[in-house]
Order: sequence, then structure tokens, then C-alpha cells
Amino acid sequence: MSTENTQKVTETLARLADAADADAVEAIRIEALGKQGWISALLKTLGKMTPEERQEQAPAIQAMRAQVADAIAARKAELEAAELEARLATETLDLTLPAPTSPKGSVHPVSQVMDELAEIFADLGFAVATGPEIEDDWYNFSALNMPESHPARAMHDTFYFPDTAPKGGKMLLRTHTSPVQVRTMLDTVKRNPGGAPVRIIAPGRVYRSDSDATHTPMFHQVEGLVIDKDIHLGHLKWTLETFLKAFFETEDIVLRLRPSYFPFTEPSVEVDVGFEIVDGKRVLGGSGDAPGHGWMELLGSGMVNRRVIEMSGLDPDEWQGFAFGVGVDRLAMLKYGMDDLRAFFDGDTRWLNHYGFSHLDQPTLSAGVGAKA
Ligand code: 2NM
Repeated sequence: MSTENTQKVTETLARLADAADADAVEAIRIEALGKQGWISALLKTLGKMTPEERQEQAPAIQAMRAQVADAIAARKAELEAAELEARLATETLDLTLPAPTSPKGSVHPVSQVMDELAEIFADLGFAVATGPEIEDDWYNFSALNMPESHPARAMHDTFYFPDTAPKGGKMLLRTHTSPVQVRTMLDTVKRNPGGAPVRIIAPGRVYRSDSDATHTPMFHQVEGLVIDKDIHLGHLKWTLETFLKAFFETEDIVLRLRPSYFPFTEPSVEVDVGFEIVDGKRVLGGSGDAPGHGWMELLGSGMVNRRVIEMSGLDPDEWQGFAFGVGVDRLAMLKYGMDDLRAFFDGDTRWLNHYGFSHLDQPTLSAGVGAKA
């Protein structure tokens, strides 16, 4: 091998040792081993040699190529390792930092209260019944002793559809969940022609054309219905008292039953609950007649009107029942201290984070009927 080439190798090795980064190494590789590189050129000269010349020269040229290629690979690996070291030194992971949290949904107070109600009434032997939100006026009104000209229909501020119902009446958004009770009674009698007991609650969305701080055009209601033999007002009073004590988690609930009027019940009873003002807020408990106390209207109820019992195909002399209806949103406000009903349906995540419930807070049977506060 010529001294010229040996010098070139020495010089290449020295430049590699000085190469500061991968780009510099690559430049040296192209200069030596690239298509136009000087070692590549030397390799090409082998093709033009006689076999004897080639046998003599080839080993030295191949050795040179191998030496330079090895040196390039080694320097590349060295630089990569150094770069990794440097990166690891700057990219340290601080394990004391708080872990990133993923946003979690929460249970809406209305859903929470609906679940609580379903649970409490399940303990009392009530099943949950559901039905359509788009009803015809027969199920929503007529079957409930509100014929077409009945003034109570006007009290409901009903949303009507332009369509005509299959039976000829009007389609509407249900104004209460009573049509679910009607459907359940009819179903029960269809299945049991002689009649059978009914014990249901009907929770769900209802609609009335009304909007202010205490009314939203859509709100939630739970209605309850019991049909059986020898059912009387005492059963209604005990059921409501037991339910309210379980729901508000206190034995200190005093009810006042006031005569009222609903077309579907006779007699009809408005139920008030005693409260006291504490720090400007209403707190349930005690008789509303005590000094510093008052009565708050909470729900409507009554003995199911004979006409409604007859409508379902039962003999009202044999079967009686009681029913009640209560606003879920109102119950939620009272239990959890919220003051503006409209906030329930704004979908403001700050409000939901404040008032919403964790899935882990779902009610369990231990918080149902009979649990002490
Ligand atoms: C109320 C008040 C009083 C009620 C009556 C019925 C049915 F279907 F049995 F006739 N369902 N719901 C009722 C009775 C609802 O809400 C304030």
C-alpha cells in the first residue's frame, strides 16, 4: 500500500476522532466510502488490474476500507451514546409532581335523587314503571277524569303537537307522569281480568309551558300509585311519612295534610312539611306551627278517583288506591341546598362539579328505609 493512502487513512481516523456530530461523521463517510469516495475509487481500480496485481493489492485496499468503515461505525455509536447521555441528563422525570388527572363525569343531582327515590320505594315494595314522553290527550287527560272541556286541562300549559293521535285526539308532551299509571292500570287488568294489586312509582321528564326562577318548561316528577283492596288515607299518610323520613335522613319530619282538589283523586290532599329558618335557610323539621317555623308545600296526593278506577276496568267498590306526585328537582333543591332551579339544566360544569355526585356516592340499601341519620 502506498504511503499516500496510509496517510489518508491516518488523516481520516484523526478527523473522525474530532467529528463533533453525526453530520460531520456522515460527511467523512461520503468522502471516503460514498460513490465518489476515494476508497471507492481505489476499489474500482482493482477491476482494471491483472489477476496478479489484484492479488497483491486487493487485501491492503480491502483492509483499508474495513478499517475506515469500522472507525466510522464506532464514532457514530460513540456520538449517539453521548447524545443519549446528554438527553437523559436534561430530561429528568420528577416523580414528586402530581399525576395528570383525566376529567371525570359526575352524577347529576336530579339523577341522584331519582335513584334515591327508586331505592327507597323499592324497600317499600314499589316497582318502577316508565312510559312515553309524547302522549295522546286520552292517556294524559281523559283517562284521568279530565274530559276535553275540563278546566284543569288549561291549568297544565300543555305543549301540543300539530299531529292527530291514532285514536283521534291530540298528541302532546306529557304534563305529568300520570299517563304511565293509567297505562300500568290498564295493563294489569288486561293481564288479570279480576284485578290485581299495583304498587309502582313513575319517575321521569314532564313538560309544561312555564319558565321562571322556580319553573322550567321541562322538569322531573315522581308519581306513586297503590291499588289494592281496603286501601285508605292512612296508608297514604304512612307511606309519605316513611318515604320523606328516609329521603331527608331524619325522623324529625312533621306533615300537614290539607284538603285540595285534583280531578284524578277524591279526596285530594296537599302535603306540607314543617320547616325552620336557620341562617336564612329553610331546614326541614318540627311542626310548622311552632314559633319561627312554617309549612312548605311539598307534594300533591289523594285517593284515586272512582272514575279513574272504573276507567281501568276495575270495580271501585272492590279496589281502591292512593296516588301522589312530587317534583324531583324541588326535592333535590331542598335536600342538597340549591337555590335556582334553572341551574339544573344549564349544563355548567362548574355547577355540576360543585353539586354533582361521585358514582361512589350512589345510594345503597343501607341508606334506604329504616336507616338512621
Ligand atoms: C298528583 C297528585 C295526586 C296521581 C293520580 C294518578 C292516577 F293515575 F292514579 F290517577 N297518578 N298520579 C296524582 C294524584 C298525582 O301529582 C301532584
